[in-house]
Amino acid sequence: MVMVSSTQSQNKPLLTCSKCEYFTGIPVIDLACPDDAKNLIVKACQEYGFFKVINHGVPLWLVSGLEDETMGFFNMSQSEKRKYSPPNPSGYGSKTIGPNGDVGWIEYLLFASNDFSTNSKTFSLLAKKYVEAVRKLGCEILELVAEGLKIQPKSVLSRMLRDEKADTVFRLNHYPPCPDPPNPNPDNRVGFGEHTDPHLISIARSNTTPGLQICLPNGTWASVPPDHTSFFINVDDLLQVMTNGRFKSVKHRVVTNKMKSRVSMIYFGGPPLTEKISPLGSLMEPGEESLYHEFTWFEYKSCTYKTRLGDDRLSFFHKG
Ligand code: GA4
Repeated sequence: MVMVSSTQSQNKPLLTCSKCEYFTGIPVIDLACPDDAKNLIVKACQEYGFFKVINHGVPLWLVSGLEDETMGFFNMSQSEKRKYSPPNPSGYGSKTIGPNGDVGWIEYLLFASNDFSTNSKTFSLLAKKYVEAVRKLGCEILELVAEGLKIQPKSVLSRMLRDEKADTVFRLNHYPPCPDPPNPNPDNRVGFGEHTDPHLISIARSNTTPGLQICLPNGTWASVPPDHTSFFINVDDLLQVMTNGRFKSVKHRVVTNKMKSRVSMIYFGGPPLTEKISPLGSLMEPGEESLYHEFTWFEYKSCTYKTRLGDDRLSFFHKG
């Protein structure tokens, strides 16, 4: 089965996906069977912080329509695309990721509000519909989580994504084919470096080009088999805190591909900025203590933007 051993930080080789085999153990959740799904989702969140959903109800025409429009944007000239930069907080970015010196073999569009304006009206319309559809999917998944954890009310998590002040980011990534670098430094092949996502839940979908890898509990990197018809769900940092560490915020990265370009679309579902984040009372066992100091999403988000991509941001809020 696997893959590339160990993490970048240990300077072990980072192979491109053409040289990796796929990990076959990714949990697959069929949303057409909610009774099974609720327990399988909880298991997947505890074990990997990652799973794939099928029978999700998001129409294929919407997904492929948005992918075509997205490629329409990235196929424009660099000078046209630059008109939409910098990605601060919304806009076009190329090579640099975040404000603190991270780089990758990538160009992207970030949207930090419900305004998806670009050069194309069709893009904006489809993006709005798509984000609405994946937000609903996120709510459905978080309700299954509550049911699987046997906590009440079942909207205890989903209400944060439903809130009109919910703080959402939508990201469209394009990883162009990456020829072998003249200097075979593995860092030159990183599409998007290793990190965890800061929000509650991330919902990702990509074309048929591989590249996404997740870090398994034993520290090895597993290549995720691409599936353009499904969605991949990440447990994010806030959900790890709200479950007092029962769920794992999954470390992941994207490696480049020599031949094919990769496009991905990711919805990051977060709560309103003022939301206080601490473990869910209904989940705590008698006498169980919170592993984390309480913080607001605003505080966590501010901290996130002061860190490098691969930093362990949760450690700043860990007790003891
Ligand atoms: C990782 C998850 C999302 O892509 C993102 C990223 C954000 C950015 O690209 O601006 C960050 C990164 C992400 C975490 C650390 C900081 C901020 C880049 C970076 C180095 C949009 C997000 O919310 O956090």
